[in-house]
Amino acid sequence: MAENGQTPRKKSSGSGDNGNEVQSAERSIRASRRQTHIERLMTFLQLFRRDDHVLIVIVADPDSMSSAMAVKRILARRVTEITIVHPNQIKRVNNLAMRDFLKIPLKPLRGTKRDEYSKFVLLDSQPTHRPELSSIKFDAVIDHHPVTQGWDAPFADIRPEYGATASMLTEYLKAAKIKPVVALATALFYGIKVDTQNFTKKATSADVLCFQYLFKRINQQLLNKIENSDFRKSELKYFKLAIEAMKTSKNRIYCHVGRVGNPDVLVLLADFFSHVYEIGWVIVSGQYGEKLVVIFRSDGYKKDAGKLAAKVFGKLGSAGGHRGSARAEVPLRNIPDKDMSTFNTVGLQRFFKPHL
Ligand SMILES: [Mn+2]
Repeated sequence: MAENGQTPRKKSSGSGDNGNEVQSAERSIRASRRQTHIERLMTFLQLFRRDDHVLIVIVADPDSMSSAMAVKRILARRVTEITIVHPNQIKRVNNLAMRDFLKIPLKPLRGTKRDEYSKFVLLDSQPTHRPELSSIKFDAVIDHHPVTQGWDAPFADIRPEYGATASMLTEYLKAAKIKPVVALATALFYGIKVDTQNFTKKATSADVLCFQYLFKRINQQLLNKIENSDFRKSELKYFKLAIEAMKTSKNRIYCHVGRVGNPDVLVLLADFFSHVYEIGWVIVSGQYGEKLVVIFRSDGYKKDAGKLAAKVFGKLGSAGGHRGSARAEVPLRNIPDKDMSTFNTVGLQRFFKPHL
């Protein structure tokens, strides 16, 4: 096990030369699977030396950000420096709130000088998930997504049955006998909550145990603030517009808000209207760039938003979704009354006349 840290790195650079060998993290994953929490922690820690500069790479979301905080905590004082970077742009306001309220030091991956780092750790993702990741030779990968082929790492702990990487890292913390401080506990708790969608999605009893363990250490007000931070002050104007523009017909709300700077605001509006008791269908549209974006919400009871979206907009653009929620994007050139300056909620309703 102690050698685990070095050999595969040589092997994979060799495989790059002959090109035939399929890279596979299988051996590392199997080795990690056989270990206890403490053995796994020890194997992980053996990868690092005092003079290491560690680059933690994450595709930033609540699960990965909290996992990065945990690894930073575990490696603190064991290495010289730890930097957390992400290739994606963080757009969700809740995620920005999490970063800011919990003071998570994040930097963009772009512009990072790789030669300033001696160790590379990937969390909540695998190198094959994004091209920016596949170009990095990772020393350790810890993740809960299904195992993919075409990459290798000396240390690979992949547990697809877990609901969140944050649960895996909570186990590492426990094994290291580190009691997480409020910010770290709150982050991991939120990470598990988001990835399991409040335990309505795939999760193991290990996730539940970690959730219970962290619960005692979180700050509920901090968590509420992060969870409630759905939109910006600058987006409030769309709610005013939407209330003024909406039209109801039977149990349906239709609403076209005109041009939007970010189509995500349409999702917020649709979710907002779906809270109305008498309403079973919500259809919100807006113009974003050269497209009409339409967001559907249904209570899912004898209704299928995905089917309706495909029926109404399938021939005009892309459309699809699930029973409860769906989305359509239609290039403006495919819209019959092409003059978008006069397009309004009545124009939106007209699309549905033949179908509802
Ligand atoms: Mn995750």
